[in-house]
This record gives sequence, structure tokens and C-alpha cells, in this order.
Amino acid sequence: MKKILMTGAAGVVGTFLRGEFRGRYHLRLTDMAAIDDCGTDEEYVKADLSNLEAIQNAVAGVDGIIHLGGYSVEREWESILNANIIGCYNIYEAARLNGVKRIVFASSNHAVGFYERETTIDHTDRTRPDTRYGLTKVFGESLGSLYADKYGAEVMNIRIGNVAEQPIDVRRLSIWISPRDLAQLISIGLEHPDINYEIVYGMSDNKRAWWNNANAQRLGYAPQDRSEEYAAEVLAEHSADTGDALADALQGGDFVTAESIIHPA
Ligand code: 15L
Repeated sequence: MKKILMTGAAGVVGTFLRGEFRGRYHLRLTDMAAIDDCGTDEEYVKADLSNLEAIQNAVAGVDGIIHLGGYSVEREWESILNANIIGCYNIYEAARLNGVKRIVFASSNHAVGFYERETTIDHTDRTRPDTRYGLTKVFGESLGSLYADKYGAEVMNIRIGNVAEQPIDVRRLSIWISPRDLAQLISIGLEHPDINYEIVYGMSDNKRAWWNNANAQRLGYAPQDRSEEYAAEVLAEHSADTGDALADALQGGDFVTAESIIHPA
């Protein structure tokens, strides 16, 4: 069984993935928050992403890394600089120093959130971050490019939409990804024999998608879940008009108009 480091493992996405990967990978879980329910194939290491020495210890001896860590929503600069920018650099640097090549980076749809919903984009379109948070994801993607070209890292960047059991509102009908589809995409990133540097979109088989995910399909991604199955339910409960016209016109939703902290922890 491959030994995989998962950062940010105590978060919502990490918790879903732990369930999906049970029996498939031996997981070394890191987070600032304690994880006290480790299963047989799991171990927990407390590690602050901004501390390179701690991250080097966490990376030692693994076959690959799933980097989910850092803030997952908009924050003030100071926090996001330490966790998302310095933290991401430390992951890549620790991987290089330890000879770990495979890295799956949890990028975000907020790296391209300023595109209009009417525009279909793919992995080749320019980035258009909608927040400081989205900007850190663009940084992480470019960092992966540098380490792939210069040091031979093998990188998959997944611009994740919204991970949940089911789509939670109208916007998420376009960007939703089920935990099992995300697990499939991450496994491709960890195991596909021919990964140099890839950008893919983390969404299920969504009829209302704004993204052309041909690059993920090329790598063998075959999503099993479809947001349309929940569309009637979602549309009965939620309006497409949230009262914020700009947010409703652009892919990033309310991240686009957020100036400071939204969704505080
Ligand atoms: C993200 O990047 C966030 O991590 C997540 O919390 C969701 O808000 C998601 O985007 C989204 O756009 O719905």
C-alpha cells in the first residue's frame, strides 16, 4: 500500500477523503487540529505548514502528497500568507529535499472565479483569481510548474469546485463534486504513470458545468455522479438570484464580491 501524506486532513474535504481512501492508501494525516480517530492505516502528525522543519518530518518516507492544507476561504493577508503561500512553498521544498515526486495540489475554482458563467473555460485559459485566497491557489499552481520543470516533480492541480454529499445551491449545480469522484481524480494524480504537470477541474459529471474537463478525461477520469439528479430539489429550495448581481454573474459567486473574511471558522 502506498504511503501518502494528506495535509489539512481534519477539514471537511480531508474527512471525506479519509473515508474514500480507507484500505487503499496508508495515510499520514497532518493538520493543526488534532485527529484522534485514526484507523489502522492512518497516522496523525501535528504540523504547522509554515514550519519547514515540521513539514520535512511529515514528508519523510511518503510516496506522494495530497496537499489540502491552508485556509479554504477568503482571509486577511497575514493569515493567508503564512498558511497558503509559505505553507505551500514548504510542502514543495520538503518534497524536493526528501525525493518525493508526486504531489496532488488542491487548487480551487477561485483561481478562475472572475470568468463569467456564460463562458466555458478549460485548463489552458488564463487564471482570474477572485480573492486573495484564489490568488494563493494560482501561486500554488505556478509553484508546481516551477518544481516540475526544474526538479522533476510530478504535479496534478485540481481546481476543485465544491465538495459535498450533494449540491447545496444553484451555483453548486455547476461546480459540485462528490467525495468519490474527487477521490478518483486524486488517485489518478497519485498513480497515473505519465504525470508531469497537469491542471484539471474537480467536478462531477455536471450538465450545467462551466468547465471543459477534457484534460481530466484524457487522463482517464470518469465521474460517477451527476449534479442534475439533485437539480429539481435544489431549484425548488434556492433562487438563482441571491441579491448580488455581480456574484450571480461570475463563476466565483460571493467570493468575487468579498472584501474581507467570509465564512469565518
Ligand atoms: C472553495 O475553494 C472553498 O474551499 C470551499 O469552501 C467552497 O466555498 C468552494 O470553493 C466553492 O466555491 O463553493
